[in-house]
Amino acid sequence: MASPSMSFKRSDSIAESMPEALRQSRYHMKRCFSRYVSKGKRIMKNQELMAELEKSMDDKSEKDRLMEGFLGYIICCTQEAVVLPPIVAFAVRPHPGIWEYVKVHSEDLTVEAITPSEYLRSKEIIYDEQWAKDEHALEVDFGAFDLATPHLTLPSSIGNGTQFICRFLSSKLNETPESMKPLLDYLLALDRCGEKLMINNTLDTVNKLQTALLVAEVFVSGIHKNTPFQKFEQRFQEWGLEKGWGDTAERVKESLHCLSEVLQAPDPVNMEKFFSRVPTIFNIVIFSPHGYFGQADVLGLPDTGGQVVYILDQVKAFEEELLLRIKQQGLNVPPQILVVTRLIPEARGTKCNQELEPILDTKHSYILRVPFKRDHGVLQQWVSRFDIYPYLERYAQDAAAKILDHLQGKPDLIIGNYTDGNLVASLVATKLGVTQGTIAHALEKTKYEDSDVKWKELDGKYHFSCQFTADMISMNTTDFIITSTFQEIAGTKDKPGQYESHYAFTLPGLCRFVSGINVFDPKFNIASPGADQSLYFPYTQKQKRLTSFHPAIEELLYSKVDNDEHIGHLADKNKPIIFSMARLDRIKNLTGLVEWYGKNKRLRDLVNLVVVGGFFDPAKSKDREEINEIKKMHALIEKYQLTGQIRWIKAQTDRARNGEIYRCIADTKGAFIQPALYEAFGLTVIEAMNCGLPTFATNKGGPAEIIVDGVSGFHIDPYNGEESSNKIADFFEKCREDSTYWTMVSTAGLQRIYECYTWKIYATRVLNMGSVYGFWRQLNKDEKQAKQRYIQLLYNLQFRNLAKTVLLVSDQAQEPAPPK
Ligand code: UDP
Ligand code: LCN
Repeated sequence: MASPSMSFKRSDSIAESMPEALRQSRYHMKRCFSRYVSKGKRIMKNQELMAELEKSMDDKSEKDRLMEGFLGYIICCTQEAVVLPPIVAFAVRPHPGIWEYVKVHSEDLTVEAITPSEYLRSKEIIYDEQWAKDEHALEVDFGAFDLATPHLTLPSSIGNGTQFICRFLSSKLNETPESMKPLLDYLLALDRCGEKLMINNTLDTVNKLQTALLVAEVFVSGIHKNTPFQKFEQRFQEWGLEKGWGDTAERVKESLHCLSEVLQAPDPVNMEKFFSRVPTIFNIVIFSPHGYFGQADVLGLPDTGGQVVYILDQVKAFEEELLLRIKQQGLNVPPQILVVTRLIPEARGTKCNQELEPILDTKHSYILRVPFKRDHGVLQQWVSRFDIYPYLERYAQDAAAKILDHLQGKPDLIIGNYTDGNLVASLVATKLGVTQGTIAHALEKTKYEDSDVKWKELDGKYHFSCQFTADMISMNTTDFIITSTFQEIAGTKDKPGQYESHYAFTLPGLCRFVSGINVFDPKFNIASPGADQSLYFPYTQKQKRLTSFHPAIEELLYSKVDNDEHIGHLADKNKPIIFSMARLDRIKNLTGLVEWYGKNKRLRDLVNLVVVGGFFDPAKSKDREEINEIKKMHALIEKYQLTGQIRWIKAQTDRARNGEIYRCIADTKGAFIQPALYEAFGLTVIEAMNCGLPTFATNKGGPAEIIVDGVSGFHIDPYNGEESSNKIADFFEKCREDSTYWTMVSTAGLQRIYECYTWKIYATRVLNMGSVYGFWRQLNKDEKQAKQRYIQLLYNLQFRNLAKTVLLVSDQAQEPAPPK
């Protein structure tokens, strides 16, 4: 395979360099292109393009030369091509986030650069020719509004938006003597419940502010560093300075000095430091409408998984960090955090029918539940996240009113989660004029192959037309986007990221997004979550182990009877256990793991298999995918005669006990397996690693970044069960030969977690984002407003109509299913 670093330079466009390369191998390339067009109109993915290229050459040395050369490189980097004989249009991705589109004439090998719009139109011809040729087909170009927004240029900087904005602000505020005025205005506007913070209106010029800072700094330098702010508060007020600078003379001095430096000659480090100290965030609202959102008995239920865990842990981390910051600012106001979710009257034994619930282990954080309402009243039952769209607008209005009431004012920051939460967050943040952040957790478009171009086939079941439109609206409305990994934004060398796949895509017959979201936009920020280390700690910490759970876990894993909670049994208790736990979604591929195990005799001889997920009785589930997976699981156990080697345990909802289960599996010298077809991040992976359990996780998505393959765990290819199950078997064989090997991998996994995945790092980063982007949105007000007008059109004319096509749950019983 060709090396990406070879003769191709960023400065040379592919359209410029390709003709010469084609000329040099004209004979073979003509053969290759005639193979490409031989089957008529179609889309070709990278693997097929490579295979056809190889087949078109019989001479091995010629093949090697070509594959090593520039053409081999281009084909390697081509994600897909549209074949419309005699033309082949290529979507080439030479680097993460960087795309070029070219079309090549298969007969004369002429090359022409094309725009994303032209490329998408050629793709649409395959799916909806009439629409593709309609000059007035709806084409959305959010990039058209980004003229004044600075963009990153290096792929390696993607995801470091806050630092980039601070760098940009530093130079912008330094341009002319008047450039600092927006920062002054921002400080003048700071208040908390009508009480001024940091400075008052007497400091109405930058010069006056600078002088006050100098005087105050000299003063605090002369007093004891521990002197509380209250002791000199009055003095400060005389100089125009209010509360918020710090709790002690030392802290106040640092903050004063930091702002003085920013005003004198701004630099990015001081800029970020200053924004981390400004008292702007006290109240946070976090939206997560879908699923069962609760603190007990909900995990593993359909649509209820990591997002809930993430948010509850996130809230604790935010509250701790806010309390610390507010104290250090010298203020005495409690923070408030509200997680706003859906109230479900038919709560199936959970607390999801309670309006307000305090969040455990916090003092100032609550779950606020607001029901879905339609004209004929409140929706009683759970509704799949795919069918949620018709309820969201009314929900946003009702939620906004409840929030204002509960907080007795506006929040300072609104964070959305997943498509529905992000859309609602955008509606409410726009209405209230509040800084917004979004978190995808997972973007559905990349989970289902070609779900954009094949949206019509899938819409009856998944309503992707609503989902992708809603995603576009919120990604473009939000001030910043939080992601768990780099891959989530811009993928890897070979595979585009989740957000990257929204740069240029089309829903033929509906809408063409010629620039949806650009991964070089500085709104992207990586802040990886952690796992609650009071629950997920190493199996070796004997004194902390929750031994009271051991009898129940022993029963859960090894008892011989089938009951409501488990089926199947483990005949040989001495074998290590390979363990997996997930929602029983198709994409989680638990059934895939059972099949790999069933087929691999060596693995079956070495270890037992325990899987946790779903129910055993399909009649108990309302979720389409879960029902299919339940049936499949039973069929596989039967087909591969797994009795005696597999234990299937139903979804487990007690996180504390789950932590102990991971550790008990570690006691057997087993491993955790995460076999998902695609995993956006993968909290179970870091939970298992936190417990010291060696982990094998999918190489498709976030886990590939969490684990360093062969060091802190292992990557497995979910599409190659034979290779994956052999990799697991090899590990256990090696552990038999070398008793230290298991411990080595376990320890390296723990080390990786402590270095990169903690909630403290997360909370610091996200709260800094809230402050920095809060200022940035004001500076960038005009452009933001113009874009918002455009987004409003898309919402009103497109999203609303699409949402109307989704059948309401109350109507579903009476009406036939929508066409598939
Ligand atoms: N989980 C659980 N019981 C189950 C299945 C999952 O407690 O039966 C928890 C699991 O421990 C993890 C979360 O749900 O905390 C799943 O998060 P992950 O990121 O792995 O996947 P998601 O469900 O969000 O796609
Ligand atoms: C959703 C997912 O699918 C997981 O990959 C994540 O770990 C989880 O949310 C938390 O972000």
